[in-house]
Amino acid sequence: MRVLILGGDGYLGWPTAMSFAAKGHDVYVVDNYMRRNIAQATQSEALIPTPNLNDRANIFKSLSDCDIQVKIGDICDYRLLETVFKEFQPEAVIHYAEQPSAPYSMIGFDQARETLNNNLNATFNVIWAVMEHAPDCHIVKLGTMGEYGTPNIDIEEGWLEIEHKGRKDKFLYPRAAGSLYHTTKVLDTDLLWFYVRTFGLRVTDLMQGPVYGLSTDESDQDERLLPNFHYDDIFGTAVNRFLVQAVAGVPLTVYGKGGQIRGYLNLKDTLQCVELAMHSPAAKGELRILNQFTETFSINELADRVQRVGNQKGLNVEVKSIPNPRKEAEDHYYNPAHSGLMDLGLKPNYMTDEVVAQMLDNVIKHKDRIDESKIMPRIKWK
Ligand code: NAD
Ligand code: USQ
Repeated sequence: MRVLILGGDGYLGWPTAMSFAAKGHDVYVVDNYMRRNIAQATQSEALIPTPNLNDRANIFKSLSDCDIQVKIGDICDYRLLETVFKEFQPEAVIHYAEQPSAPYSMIGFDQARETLNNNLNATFNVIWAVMEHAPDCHIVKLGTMGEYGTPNIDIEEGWLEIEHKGRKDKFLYPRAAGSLYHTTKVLDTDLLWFYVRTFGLRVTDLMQGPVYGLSTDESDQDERLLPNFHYDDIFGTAVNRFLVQAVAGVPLTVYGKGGQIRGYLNLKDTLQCVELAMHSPAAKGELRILNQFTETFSINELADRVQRVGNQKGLNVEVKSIPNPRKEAEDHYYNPAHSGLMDLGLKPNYMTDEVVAQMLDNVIKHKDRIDESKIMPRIKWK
């Protein structure tokens, strides 16, 4: 298939591009280096340096003989996106190109506005480029489990049937995001739903939980092909941060009570999920929503796991609760459905002790590059 990957320099976009190219798809990636620029501006650089996108594509070509076409540009520039659509005529577009950090979106007005403008305009432009230039193209959009928040009832896959005063109808599941970033994902879903029901687009919105891991069939070939790995408070997710803290000898930073539960998945499973969604596209006029994670656990359970495996490696890992810089439930009910992707054929790679040990080994290799000043949270939800 002709697959357009937006955000192709990113943590998920780059491994997806390699994986699809290796499977024989025709792959075109677009990225404007927003993440690299924010990382530099906020002293949140990745642990392992990664070559720029053109260099990575050349390295991958030299090792695999697979082509990845690269365009450096901003998809909020509609003329640029239109040119790509006209030239490439994608059959599927995988839309990762957003500002993905909750803490960044909560720094202040400028960062909130930047996140809102970027994420909404990016999604709006993708919708219009598809409508005007490739109306049959399937949009696979990355949403987030954080759109639902942590309600005190079971979370369904995107939709909820409600009976009210004796009548029934189906609605988008109620959403209650915990950051401005997560709220932009809610707004994206509403935009997509409007254009799907009014203009008959085909869209899959993947409500993904936090992804962990660096290893994929392609990135394992050469360290220069690894995806980005951040451990700071802006781009580093709890998993990466705990791994680095364990290696650096810093007590694991559990925020508050640590009862925050999320639905996690291995990077290898993101690749599977996106591919499965792409190969069985949503129908015209369908907004298909799938919850994308393979297992749920709390921050305390994650910290215990990293501590146990780290100690087996002789790391002497400590865990310490620190005041929660975020406003979120620290002890809550969480039972989200997630059978849709399993029904499509997902074979989960769970976070076993062996997987944690491999991730720790990767960090240990780069121990000298850890900058401890990047570890403590700088941004508070006020
Ligand atoms: P990332 O920041 O590593 O990748 C996103 C890429 O998009 C970056 O390389 C960035 O430069 C690019 N980008 C952003 N705005 C752009 C624009 N206007 N034009 C062109 N390129 C642009 O983030 P990621 O972790 O790979 O996440 C990818 C997507 O998946 C995001 O939408 C994120 O919200 C979603 N998501 C990620 C996770 C996770 O755990 N990584 C979980 C759930 C959802
Ligand atoms: N947390 C800690 N200690 C830390 C860092 C985080 O206890 O040092 C806690 C947070 O308070 C939160 C939980 O861990 O309760 C998850 O935080 P995170 O930073 O690992 O992930 P989050 O901010 O939720 O965002 C990440 C990605 C985002 C994606 C989201 C999926 O950055 O792009 O949308 O995961 S989800 O969480 O399901 O919304």
